[in-house]
Amino acid sequence: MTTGTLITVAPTGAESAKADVPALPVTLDELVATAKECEALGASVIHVHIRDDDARPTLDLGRLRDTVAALRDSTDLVVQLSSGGAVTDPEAHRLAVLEAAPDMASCTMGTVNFGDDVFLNRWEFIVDLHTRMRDRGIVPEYEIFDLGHLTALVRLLDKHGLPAGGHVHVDFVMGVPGGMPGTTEALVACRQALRELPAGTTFSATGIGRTTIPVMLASLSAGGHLRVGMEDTVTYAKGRPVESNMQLVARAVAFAQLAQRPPLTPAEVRELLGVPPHR
Ligand code: KMH
Ligand code: ZN
Repeated sequence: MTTGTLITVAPTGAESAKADVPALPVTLDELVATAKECEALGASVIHVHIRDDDARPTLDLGRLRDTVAALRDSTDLVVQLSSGGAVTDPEAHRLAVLEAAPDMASCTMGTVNFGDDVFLNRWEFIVDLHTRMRDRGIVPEYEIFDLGHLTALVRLLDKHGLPAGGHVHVDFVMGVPGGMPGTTEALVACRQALRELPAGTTFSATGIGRTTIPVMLASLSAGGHLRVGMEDTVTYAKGRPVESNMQLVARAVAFAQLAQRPPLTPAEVRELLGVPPHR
């Protein structure tokens, strides 16, 4: 059955430096302003990484709590904190993100080479994240960087049960140097593998860098949802830097409308994913 489109904005990430990408939202004010504008355009979920006073990635718990509160005050967006952080963040800090009590948090389903770095996600750590999220009523988005991560998710759910809310939602993160490519073929392979997961499992997809457009088109045609934002894409078209997250969300909304799968509202997405109503 065709549904509307869940559009996630991932506005900041942990990888780009503000000096290199001046349009990146790094302060709380910049983040909230971006969130409000993206919601008005059609985004329903925000995937959040925060920065410190020097615009460096941080998992400072006080700042994370303030960020969740500010986003809830100013928007109806589903607030999803990154538990991935930066590749240098220790596991304990990544687990502590959950203490900021977001609606959702990311949960990456395996280790992956990440450019010249390694994004480490040990099995025991994944189990810990999944279990703590359920204990706290936080709905996970399982991040899938490679096909085998879906096999790991089947194993996780078999051994440790369904997440908070009872619904399974995954995000295919495609085109990371070291992970699966951002191609229609790879997306279809992941889509096929979802048959091993509980009925009704939903997916979104994001293509890093220049794979953003083919991944969006493939996901829409395969019944999937979309994630866009400057965490993943800083070039809008050849030779044209992204001007703002709103530019990327507007393009995703236009594609979704062309596909006759218009954006879902935050309230509709809460119902779809089993996230409690806006507090
Ligand atoms: N920054 C990457 C190492 C997530 O947010 O959960 C991890 C990442 C995934 O962005
Ligand atoms: Zn992230």
